[in-house]
Amino acid sequence: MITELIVSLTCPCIGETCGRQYSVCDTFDDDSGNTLFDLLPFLQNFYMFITSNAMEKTKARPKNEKKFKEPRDYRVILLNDNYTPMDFVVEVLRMIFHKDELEANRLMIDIHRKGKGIVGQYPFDIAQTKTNQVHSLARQAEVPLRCVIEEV
Ligand code: TYC
Repeated sequence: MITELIVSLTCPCIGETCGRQYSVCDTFDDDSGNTLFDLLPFLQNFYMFITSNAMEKTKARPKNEKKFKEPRDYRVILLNDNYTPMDFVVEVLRMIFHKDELEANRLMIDIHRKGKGIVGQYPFDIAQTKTNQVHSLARQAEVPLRCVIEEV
């Protein structure tokens, strides 16, 4: 026999237990002989009612929750110089920036003519790693090839 039932719910929106408790004792009178098992369908409905209410009421973001910002992208810009062999630049573009042979040649010539050129756009960590890889290969080959990164 159920005299009182207190339902405490976890809010599906914010994953926190609601401060409020809901009593369903009024709906079932003491002498009905109901067991908890008999109440299950009712409880399911009751739970859906409360959760849909909770969803509506918690649509607004809690005050202390920080807005998620999309990470910015960064361009890697390869700079021309008068000493790095063209073949070396093409190899770098293929190995580090995954350009095919045609695109790598086209880009290299473009940079050779214009002084600089965008060779890729990535999240900061990746842009920085690729820049370091270029500089490290250039150092090993003793050529002055450089690149810089700029925020998009
Ligand atoms: N200008 C170089 C040469 O004539 C080739 C070169 C192209 C170097 C692009 C750097 O980013 C560069 N050998």
